[in-house]
Amino acid sequence: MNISKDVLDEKNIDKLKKLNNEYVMRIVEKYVNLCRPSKVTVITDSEDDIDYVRKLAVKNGEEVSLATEGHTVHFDGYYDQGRDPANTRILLPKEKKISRYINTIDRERGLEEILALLDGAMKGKELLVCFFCLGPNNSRFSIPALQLTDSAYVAHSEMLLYRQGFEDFKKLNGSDKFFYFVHSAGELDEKNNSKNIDERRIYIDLERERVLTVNNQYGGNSIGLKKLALRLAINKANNEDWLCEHMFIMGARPEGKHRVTYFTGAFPSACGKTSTAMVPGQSIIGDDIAYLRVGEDGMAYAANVEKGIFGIIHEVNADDDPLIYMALTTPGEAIISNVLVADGMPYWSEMGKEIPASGTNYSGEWNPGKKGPDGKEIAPAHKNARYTIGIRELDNADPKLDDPEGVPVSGMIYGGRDSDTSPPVLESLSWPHGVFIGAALESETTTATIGAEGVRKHDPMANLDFLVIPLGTYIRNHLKFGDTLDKTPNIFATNYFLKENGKFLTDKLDKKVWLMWMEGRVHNEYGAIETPIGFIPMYEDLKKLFKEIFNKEYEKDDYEKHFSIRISKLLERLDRIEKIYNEETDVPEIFHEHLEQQRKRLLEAKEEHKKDVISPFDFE
Ligand code: SPV
Ligand code: MN
Repeated sequence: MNISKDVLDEKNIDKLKKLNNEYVMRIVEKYVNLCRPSKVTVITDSEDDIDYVRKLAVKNGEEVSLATEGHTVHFDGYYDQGRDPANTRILLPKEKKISRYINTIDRERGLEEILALLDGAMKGKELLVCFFCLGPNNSRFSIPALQLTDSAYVAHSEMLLYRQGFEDFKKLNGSDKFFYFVHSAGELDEKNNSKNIDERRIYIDLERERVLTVNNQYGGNSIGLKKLALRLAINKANNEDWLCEHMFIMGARPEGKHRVTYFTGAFPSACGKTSTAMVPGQSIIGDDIAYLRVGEDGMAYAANVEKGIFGIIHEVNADDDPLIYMALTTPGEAIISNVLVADGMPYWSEMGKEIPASGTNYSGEWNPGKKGPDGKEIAPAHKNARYTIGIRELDNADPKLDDPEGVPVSGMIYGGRDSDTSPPVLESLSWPHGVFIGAALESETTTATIGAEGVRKHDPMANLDFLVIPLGTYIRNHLKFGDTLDKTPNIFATNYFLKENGKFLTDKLDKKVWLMWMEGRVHNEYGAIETPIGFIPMYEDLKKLFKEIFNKEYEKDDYEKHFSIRISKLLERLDRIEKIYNEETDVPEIFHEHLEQQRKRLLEAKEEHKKDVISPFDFE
């Protein structure tokens, strides 16, 4: 290999040679010579190598140890607190069609630009060459992934979030069937943050199944295996007839029933996704990305691409999220980012503890009232501050977390954030109607991406930011996937954010009741009321569930408020959705049929009941 021994020594070359893979060699050679790190370290699956990365992150100042054993804090730069869709672009070969929701750049021009930015980007730094497996080891679901990064924080995060894959690379037998990611945080400032944020670029090359990303540290931009691999995998799934979804996977375990029913769920960022995957008493497989394939028994099977959680810490507290709160406050391995730190303790909003009046956060030394360089008042912790933990650390880790077969999926949930339109839970009338519901998913925006908050955004299957294939094609793939199944999962929609006079109508913990209703529906244990938008629960069933689960009286009045069919609001939503899909090409006809039927049903109900807001009891 044409790399100086001072940079890549014998010991590290020997590790690479064990893989017997010329593609890996070529990639390492190419990017070492381009990025010019002063040192290259190859990380295998050994505990020594893993520990090396853990310690390096602290030694080089990217992470600082906290008072709780095994916990560290990492700060991203002031302007690097969320995903950056504006600078995330697909390198587009001429003639290729793609979703119009994702930015593109001519492939040659983009490559030229990003290779120039990577030129010398690792000067004086150590490059880590890491091997992971997207999905369980030894599984038909999984994809090997090579990560080159000059950030020990990124490598450390990936060790918590993904399975080690050095051994999987050996099994490749020299093939190039793997994804690869090159990341450089670029030049760093005195706080160890990426300095050249204006030159932050995340360029995705579907042709070569690689992503090049530079001048950033925030996980959603830097961690190759997370949202960068998601985009590559959506493309791969499209070519190979499986589904790659922005979905959690969890097992619902109703008390006393001795069974587990697996659900997947797609929710746009900050719509209750992690907390649904973590409903107390249930078990979790993953909270972010799922690969779905048809099983031999004709059911849909899902495997978690990850083995950890990169979750939002805002509002995590002992009452609402007991297991996560426990993981964040007791010894174990955790990286906590962009919170306030005082005396080695992390603080964030609504954690149930008083926040000290001084400390360090992502803006440096912090005091209440401090303003950022943009004149905005800085909260103690950023709203998109996160924690990174392994799922095995949690008491509710599902035993099938690493099962190479994945788990059979009985239900799929689409969850949006809307204050005035959808009921807390409903079930689709059929698989295609469910696909329609997923395709019509909307959410009021939050802080997980850089940009305005509180704007209603269309986010089909919560996957729009990552859709590298045309939307119509993506919807078609879902319909097709259903056609290949002998038994399709029941599809549900949730909305935990209904409001009246500015106040939430449902309690955060109520999602357990909605989940148990969905679980019971899968097993035909509850009836339902057919409404123009789908099946909704019957009052008596919810009343019983609220009593059993929370020993709470569920009043008729609450039920009516929760489950009324709000005709005008629903029609307005249909108009918005129709407008969007009318501008798409390749949308399957059946999608438009469902839209039209839904509109017709809403108008008929309005006519029949002579009301704009119709009580669920009127449909019984
Ligand atoms: C999300 O925003 O959907 C996340 C966090 O899961 S990020 O890694 O930033 O994508
Ligand atoms: Mn996500």
